[in-house]
Amino acid sequence: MPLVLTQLSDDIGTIIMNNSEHLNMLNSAMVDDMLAAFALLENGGARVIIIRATAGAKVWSAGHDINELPLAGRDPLPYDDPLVTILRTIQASVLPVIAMIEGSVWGGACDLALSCDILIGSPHASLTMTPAKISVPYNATGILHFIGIMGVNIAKEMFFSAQPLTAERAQKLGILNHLVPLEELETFTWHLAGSIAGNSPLSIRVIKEQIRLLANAHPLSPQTFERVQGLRRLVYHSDDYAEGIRAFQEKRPPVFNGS
Ligand code: YXS
Repeated sequence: MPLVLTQLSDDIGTIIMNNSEHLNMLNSAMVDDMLAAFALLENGGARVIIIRATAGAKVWSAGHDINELPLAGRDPLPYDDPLVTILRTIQASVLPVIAMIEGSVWGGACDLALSCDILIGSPHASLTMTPAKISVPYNATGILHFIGIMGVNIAKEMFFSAQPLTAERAQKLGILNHLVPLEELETFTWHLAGSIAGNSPLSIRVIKEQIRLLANAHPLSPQTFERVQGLRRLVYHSDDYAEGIRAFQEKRPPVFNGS
C-alpha cells in the first residue's frame, strides 16, 4: 500500500498521507514519497496543492518517527533530516500549499502543517508540540517559524506544555485560516483551492516567495546563531534526550533529571 497518494484534477494537486495505520508518521520513507509527489505535481501542471490524510483519520500525523531519532549526542533535527527537508520543500514550493486537517497533529507534523500557506481544519483538528515531552531540542528555524506565526507567548505555551491547541483556539489565534464542520471540510477546501487555481500562478508564486523572504528576514548575528546551537547541544547531549526516546519506546512516562 503506497504511503502517499497523489491526485491532480482541475489544476488542483492533492497529496494524501495514506499510512493512517501508522499514524502517518513522518519517517524517511513517507517523506521520500511526499517529496516525489511534490515534484510530480509541480511539474505536472498543478496550480495549488492540498496536503491531507485519508478521510476519517483520527491522527493527521504523529510527527517525526521517534524510532528514527538519532541516539543521544547527535543533533535530532539536522539540516538534512527528512522532516526538515519536507518543511523546506513546502515553504519554498512555487505553488500555494493548503493543509486540510481533520485529526490531531503532533510534533514535527505541526511544523509541516504550519509550513503550508493556508490551514483549514475541522473541529477534530488539534496541534500538539512535543519536544519537551521527549526532551528534544527543537531547531532555530523551527522555533522562529512558530514565533513568526503565533507570537512568542503562544509558542512558549505550546513548547512548554506539550498540550493540544484546539481547532477553535487555533482559529481564534489566526493559526487556522478556517474552522469548518467536518462534513464540509473537503468541499470548502476544494472550493478555496479552485479560487486560487483560477488566479495568476506567476503573481501567486512571486507573492509567496516575497512573503517567505520578508517574514524570515531575521538578522541573526553569527554569535547569536552559535549560542542557539550551543543551547541545543546541551539537550541532545543530555541523559534526558536519551531518556525521552527510551521512555516512549518502553511505553512508560519519562523520568527527566534535568541533565
Ligand atoms: O505500540 P505500537 O508498536 O503499535 O506503536 C504505537 C506507538 O508507539 C506508535 N507511534 C509512534 N512511533 C514512532 N514515532 C511516533 N511519532 C509515534 N506515534 C505513535 O504507533 C503505535 C500506535 O500508537 P498509539 O497506540 O499511541 O495510538 P493512539 O491512537 O493511542 O495515540 C495516538 C497518538 C498520536 C496520540 C500517540 O501515538 C502519540 O502520542 N504518539 C506520539 C506523538 C509525538 O510525540 N510525536 C512527536 C514525535 S517527535 C517530533 O515530531 C519532533 C522531533 S519534536 O518532538 O521535536 O516535535
